[in-house]
Amino acid sequence: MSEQSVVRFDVEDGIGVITVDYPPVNALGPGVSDGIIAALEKGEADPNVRAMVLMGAGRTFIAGADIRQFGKPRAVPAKRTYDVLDQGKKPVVAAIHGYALGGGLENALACHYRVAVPSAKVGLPEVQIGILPGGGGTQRLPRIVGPKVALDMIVSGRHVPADEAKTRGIIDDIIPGKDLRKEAIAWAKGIADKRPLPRVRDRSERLAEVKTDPGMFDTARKQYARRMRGQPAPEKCIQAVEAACTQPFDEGIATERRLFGELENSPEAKALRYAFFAEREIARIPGLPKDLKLPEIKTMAVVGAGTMGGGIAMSFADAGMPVKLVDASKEVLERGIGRIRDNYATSVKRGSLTQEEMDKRISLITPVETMEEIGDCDAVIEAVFERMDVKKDVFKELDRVMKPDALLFTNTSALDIDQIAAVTSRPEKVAGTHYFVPANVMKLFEVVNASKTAPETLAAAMKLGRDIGKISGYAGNCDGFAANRSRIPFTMEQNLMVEEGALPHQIDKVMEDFGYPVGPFKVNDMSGLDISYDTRKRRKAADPNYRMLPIPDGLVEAGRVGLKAGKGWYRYEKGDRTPHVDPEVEALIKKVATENNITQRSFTNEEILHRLLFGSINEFCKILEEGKAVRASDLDVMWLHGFGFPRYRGGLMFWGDTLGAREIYNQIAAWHQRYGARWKPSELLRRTAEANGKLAELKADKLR
Ligand code: 3H9
Repeated sequence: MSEQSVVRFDVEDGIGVITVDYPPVNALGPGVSDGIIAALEKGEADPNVRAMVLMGAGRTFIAGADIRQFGKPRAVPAKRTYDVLDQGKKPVVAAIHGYALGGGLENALACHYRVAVPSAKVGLPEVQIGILPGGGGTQRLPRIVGPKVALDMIVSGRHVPADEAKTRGIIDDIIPGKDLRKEAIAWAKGIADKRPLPRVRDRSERLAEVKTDPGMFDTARKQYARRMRGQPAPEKCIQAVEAACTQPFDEGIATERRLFGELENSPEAKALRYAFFAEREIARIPGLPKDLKLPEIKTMAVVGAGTMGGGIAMSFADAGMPVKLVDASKEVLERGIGRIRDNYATSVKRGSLTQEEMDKRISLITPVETMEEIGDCDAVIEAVFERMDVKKDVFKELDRVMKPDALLFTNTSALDIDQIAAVTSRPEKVAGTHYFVPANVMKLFEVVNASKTAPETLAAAMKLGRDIGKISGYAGNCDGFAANRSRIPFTMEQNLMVEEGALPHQIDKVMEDFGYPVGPFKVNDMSGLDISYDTRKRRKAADPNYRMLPIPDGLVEAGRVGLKAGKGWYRYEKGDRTPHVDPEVEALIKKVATENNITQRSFTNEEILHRLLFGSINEFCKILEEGKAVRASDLDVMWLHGFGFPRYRGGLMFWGDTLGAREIYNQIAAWHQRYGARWKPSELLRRTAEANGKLAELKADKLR
């Protein structure tokens, strides 16, 4: 694309207007910065130009540097826009709508003035992709808002709304934004003759804050200690802001540039960039016609007011969508509504929700006792007890009461959706919408395509998830669908390794060191060991060959059902959630191993990590082979948002590539010899290993 086409310059009423036009988000892609510089120079040289406006075409100002260019060889630019702006003799006003993020805000900060429309958001989110603001943001922002607020903005990467940005002095004025160009020109005319030009680099008064609070940097280190685990970027963000307070501007800029260079190609930055694009790619389902006419979903119903149904209802109310919650039992319904109220009240107490917002959300949830009352909703999600006969009865009822064009979704996590759809007269309008617990918090929204689901229904379900702020991911109809199915080997190996001699706290530590917020056994204790025990018993009743897990079974049978009982894999003091290693558990493990003739041995940390993760990589490949997921990176996103996989490792398949498909295949083949069928390598994995291919780039040939 030529420079002319990505940046336009024209003069109106004595004001030079620089318009960045690089869809979709005006990132600073090839030619954009050079185009801005050329336009600034033109404006400086034109005697008819008194002042200039920098703005974006389309839906946003500038979303930052072009993330796709990071990690690729780039020429060092002869000039940087920031320096050209600093050296300019004519005032430049940044007129912000949509987002001014990263390099976008940094350019705006180098302008002399900033105005924004009320809905605009500004921020320096670089830390979220493992880097730091490298266009002077760490030096200019503290000069405006003070180092303490700058630390908060830069280390968290949060988006700051226009009204807060105005209060903090980041923007000078809020303009209505009905006609951004016209209003910005008028604003620029108002300041065109003012001198001296205000340059952020010349300001230092806010930096003095550090003298009254010299401990602020260590406080930030402590505050962000959890987030910083395993990641270099937050620490370097802090160092850069520290440099703003201790070094002259140009030296500070040099420090920022050095720190930026140290981060750009770090493994964490590469992984976070991968996650950023994978999260956008997951929305695309190949083969869906582009011009599909989607049924509109404006009103929702949820069947079943248990914990899951209540959480699902909240997910709609949180997004401002009206939802009817139906349960045949008045008592269950009242309890469900009470639980929703309690959940919201906790958020109000914590300060993350206002009372007014809580009241608004509650008012969007209408409890009803009969199915007839939900008949006019555009779509319904069933969240009743996980048993096929119960689900079939509900779907027969839904088919009868719901208007003919309503979509019928099931939140089953394991049952065959084809069988559920078959009891209705509209199987093409049936799909799975699988939430993760807690439904109102977890971002993953797995959309299950049954064999008769129409493309419109599938696409509408995917969109529904995105509309309520979740990440929708495609899965085919198979046992466990994509996400849970890929996780089964992890859970299995977790338990089998304990039989073989690894201790729960050792396994937890390995996974926490790897980056999981909490180890898997602690998670089991939090969610309760009894639920999976009951599932195992049901499976065993249905299939005599099903293998029970004697250690967790033994724990449950001894009353050790987890945190709620004060004991599970760990021991807990009354009223305290801290897990303590319990010799009783170790004794039980030894006893079970002896009874089952299992020889115990010691495990290295690496063996534990590989045993837990390689089985799921193998399963990922099998899922793709069977066409039950679109691409490996979708599964990576599912693990990030469904199971707490550490984001700075990109995703399971991305991490696998850091070891190489060949190493993983060889190990799996060896375990297949040693442990038998559960480690049978996938054909796709074998082929990928032989071809030295990338796991994260694998795709299904065909969706089934
Ligand atoms: C930086 O600035 C470094 C500097 O300090 C200076 C260094 C010297 N680059 O998210 P969406 C694509 S680092 C390339 O679906 P939304 C995105 O992939 C950068 N592409 O829209 C997608 O493409 P596709 C700091 C980008 O409305 C399409 O645009 N800035 C970039 O939900 C639409 O995106 C950030 O980290 C980019 N910077 O959300 C901001 N941004 O259609 C990153 C987006 O092919 N961006 N794309 O899938 C965002 O947070 C969101 O995109 C935004 C819009 C909030 C702007």
